[in-house]
Amino acid sequence: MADAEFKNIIVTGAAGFIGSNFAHWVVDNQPDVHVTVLDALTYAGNRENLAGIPEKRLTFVHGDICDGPLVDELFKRADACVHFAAESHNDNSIANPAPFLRTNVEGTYTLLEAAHRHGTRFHHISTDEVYGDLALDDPARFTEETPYRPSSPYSSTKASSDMLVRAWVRTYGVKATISNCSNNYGPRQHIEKFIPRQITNILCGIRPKLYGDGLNVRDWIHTEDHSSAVWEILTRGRIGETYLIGADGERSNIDVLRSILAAMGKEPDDFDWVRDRPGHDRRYAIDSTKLRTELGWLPKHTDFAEGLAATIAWYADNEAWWRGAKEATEAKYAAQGQ
Ligand code: NAD
Ligand code: TDX
Repeated sequence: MADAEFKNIIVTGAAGFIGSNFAHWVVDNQPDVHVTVLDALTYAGNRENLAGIPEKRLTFVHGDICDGPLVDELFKRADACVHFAAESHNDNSIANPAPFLRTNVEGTYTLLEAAHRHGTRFHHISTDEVYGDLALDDPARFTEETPYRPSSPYSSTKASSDMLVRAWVRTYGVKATISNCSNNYGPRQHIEKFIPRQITNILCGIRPKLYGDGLNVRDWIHTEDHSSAVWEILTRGRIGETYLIGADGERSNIDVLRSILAAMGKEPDDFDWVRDRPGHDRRYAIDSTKLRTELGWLPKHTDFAEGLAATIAWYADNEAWWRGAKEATEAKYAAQGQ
């Protein structure tokens, strides 16, 4: 079964944060699998993220998931596609939604059409944000049955792409699965995102920036645990099913920020309060019982303080990786009052 079934997989968006971590995970853990990366190298993509992967295990294609003929050519030679490519940042989607509609909706449509034509196994990477948010005092967590209620332009395009996958499964019999994961952290995350932004701010002598009242809750998972869960679903998941991925990591933003400050030798109030995100989701929380009971998956990185310390060390050791993007990223935030 399973692992031996896929010899050549396309991984879209693998020059980005989670996709590159997945590509490394596959190369390290599945010796018989060849990875073909399709990535447009937007501001969020970096070819360096795939450094260290032996050439014979990886083919890198610089291209757009909306490019139908290119996608068709790649699908002719692949057994499966794991689809990470997306515009992924909520704040960017609020400032300019257009690229989100194109990549997240039209791009997913283009891949689904190719999966249909070639009978290719397809796994779609989505987010818990499609379910909207929960109140801080609500004991509930998201499950596979929670109704869709996205809040931002980003999450509404991810919800749209999930709906396309479901429709292509039901109408055309495409062999697809979907996973909706919570907030990832770990190495190679773009410095526009919360955790790396604050770490690199401190490294640069800039005060960290906290939105609103700082009480919003995110459910953190280490990106390596996301990778192992995706592999389980790709190889053993039931076609047409959705699986939620989470590691019981609920934490308020202010708690996460204070953990970063403490780990980097700063005082608990060494940060600035800034303008809140419009429509800011209050709380995300994942119930991953289905994934754990059906596929036996368990996260390995259960010590958040340890994972955070390793992430801080990675940014401290890899300044050349992020330094070039820092000024422009902060200038964009400053223009938004954030
Ligand atoms: P990212 O922004 O770091 O990387 C996105 C990658 O996609 C980049 O390499 C970029 O160049 C590529 N890309 C963008 N548009 C493209 C296009 N038109 N054609 C080809 N490539 C294109 O994103 P990420 O944080 O790694 O997220 C990856 C996926 O995981 C996304 O689908 C996102 O919705 C989902 N997700 C993310 C999180 C999280 O915490 N970051 C949580 C749950 C789900
Ligand atoms: O400087 C900041 N200060 C701050 O308080 C930034 C950048 C963020 N925040 C807050 C907003 C959120 O409550 O931190 C929280 C996390 O923010 P992001 O890193 O932007 O993540 P989020 O909006 O929760 O979305 C992430 O998880 C789900 C990913 O970016 C999405 O791609 C994924 O779908």
